[in-house]
Amino acid sequence: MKALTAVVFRLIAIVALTSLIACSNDANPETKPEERFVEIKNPTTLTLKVEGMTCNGCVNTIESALAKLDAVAESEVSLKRNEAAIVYDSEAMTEAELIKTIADAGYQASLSE
Ligand SMILES: [Cu+2]
Repeated sequence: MKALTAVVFRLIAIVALTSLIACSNDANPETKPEERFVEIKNPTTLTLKVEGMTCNGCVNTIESALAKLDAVAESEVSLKRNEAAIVYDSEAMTEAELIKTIADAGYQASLSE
């Protein structure tokens, strides 16, 4: 019983910390969320327009979907700008595949220009 309580408390702490980090990211646009240090061969930065995001949950959904891809080194999704900035390996993956990944997560992405 004690062990279970400890686990529950730890989970609550993690959730609280995560939302704190999410909030401070919102307040300070210079902080980068979800930074992964994955080595990729041809790092290319792509900024996509993303429609349909309403809250930080949407941001997290898209960032986690992108983080699952081996060819993606880093992503930064902005709720305010309706954008996703993605650093990916342009020889391992196409722009269309990134757009499809976001579409599969439930949001409409397109090339911004
Ligand atoms: Cu949302």
